Amino acid sequence: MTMIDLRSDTVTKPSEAMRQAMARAEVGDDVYGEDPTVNRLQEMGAALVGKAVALFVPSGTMANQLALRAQAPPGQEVIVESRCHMVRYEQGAGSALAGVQFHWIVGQRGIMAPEQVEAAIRPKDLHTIQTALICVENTHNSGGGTVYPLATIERIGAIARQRGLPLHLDGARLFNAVTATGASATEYAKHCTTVSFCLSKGLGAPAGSLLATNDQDMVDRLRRFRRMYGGGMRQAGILAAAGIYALEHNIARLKDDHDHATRLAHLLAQIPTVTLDLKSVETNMIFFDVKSSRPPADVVAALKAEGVLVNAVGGTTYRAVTHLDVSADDIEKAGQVFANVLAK
Ligand code: TLP
Repeated sequence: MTMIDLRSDTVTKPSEAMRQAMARAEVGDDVYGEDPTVNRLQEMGAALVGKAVALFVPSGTMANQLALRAQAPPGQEVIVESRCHMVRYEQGAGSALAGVQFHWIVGQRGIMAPEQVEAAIRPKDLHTIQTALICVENTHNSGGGTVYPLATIERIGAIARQRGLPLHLDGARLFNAVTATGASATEYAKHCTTVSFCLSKGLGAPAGSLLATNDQDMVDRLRRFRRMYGGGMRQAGILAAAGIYALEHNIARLKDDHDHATRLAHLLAQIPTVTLDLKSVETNMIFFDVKSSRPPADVVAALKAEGVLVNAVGGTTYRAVTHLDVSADDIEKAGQVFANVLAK
């Protein structure tokens, strides 16, 4: 049975054409800065988000962690949304490796209001912990694949600038936000001191993220921290070639993933045991609730037995994510499986 894998957009496999590009890649030792393919990917990535420099790193987690480590001194505070990836899924690296304290704001489906951010900035007095950095996640994964309106990031950026604070954008799925809003990646990134985006999610590369900035002084520190964190790769051009292929071929097609998510949400919403607000589906993620006497692990197993993989993400909530290895036909088939299994 071929599985329809909706657990994440991280599960994509490199296409034949991407593999060809990887096999042909010219390589060198990137710790010496001598891998021509990595250098080309970094230039392309920087240009896409309108920044001077971008660094290729193995994962989205490392990109976030380098941004934290380079911009927030240990013992200081980082303003984040309560369910962001850095808080929920990075194994406590912000505290374990960067030594920072997170100041959580509860956003609306992951989106922080500028007023909330402003109110969370600590006063500059001797007793109070100091705010070092603000982070936003766009799209916001646990919020539902939700999109920051450009105007909101603009206002958070203006507050950060006024208060002399850097702003990091975890743009693991920045191009999904770009696809949904029509605003460019550069327009989003221009309000941020650092911006990361992943090549290995909806863009379909096997690994890798880029971390970009205009701050030349920070780049040297980012390179050193990348090495400290074990992200100094050698002939990484083989991976970078996949990233270049992804940027050239797989951004424009993200709209298909969004259309597929909308269609699947529509099919799910018709199932009597499912609760799903259709308006909540903004990009390629669908979060839905299932009323069932079975525990979530059993529901997941029953779906798997019929050929559909999803993640249970806490309580009665499940997440399905569309991506380039899921076709329109797969969506119809998955809809049928959900209807059969969840009706029971
Ligand atoms: N998200 C993964 C899991 O780790 C939860 C997923 O399946 O959605 N930022 C955001 C917003 C992310 O969603 C992710 C991955 C990352 C960073 C980290 O990327 P990787 O997995 O490359 O370290």
